[in-house]
Amino acid sequence: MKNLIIGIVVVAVLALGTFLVIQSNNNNGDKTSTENQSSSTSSDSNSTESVSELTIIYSDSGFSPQSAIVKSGGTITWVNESSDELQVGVNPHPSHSGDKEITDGQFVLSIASGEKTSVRVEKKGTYNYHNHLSSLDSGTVKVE
Ligand SMILES: [Cu+2]
Repeated sequence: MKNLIIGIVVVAVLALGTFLVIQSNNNNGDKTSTENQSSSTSSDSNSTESVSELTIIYSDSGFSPQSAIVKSGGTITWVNESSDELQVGVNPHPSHSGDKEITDGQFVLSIASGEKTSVRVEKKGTYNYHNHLSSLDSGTVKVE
């Protein structure tokens, strides 16, 4: 009897989950269908949607998304999924003389392999950055 109840609950949860996924896919499709068509080839590395919680993942193949937009007052979470230490620095390399809004005012934001760090951003602008230890890996964040 207990197993039957658990079985029914599991089926109900799965059905609800499937329903919610279909719902959210439909919503996204309606809102961004024209946008996705025009930039379908680069949609993996560029995000044109402004979000208040932006996650940028660094892996052995670089930053993703390479280009993204975060709202002023929001946060950027830098995730290091690469096998080495990540040191996020603003351009230009190696002086990092640009505005350090996205690196919490630091010369480099050091993140060990497997770790992550969140930075709150306020000041609007477009910030170009790179991995100080592998400066060909770069990206852009716009705060708006
Ligand atoms: Cu650098």
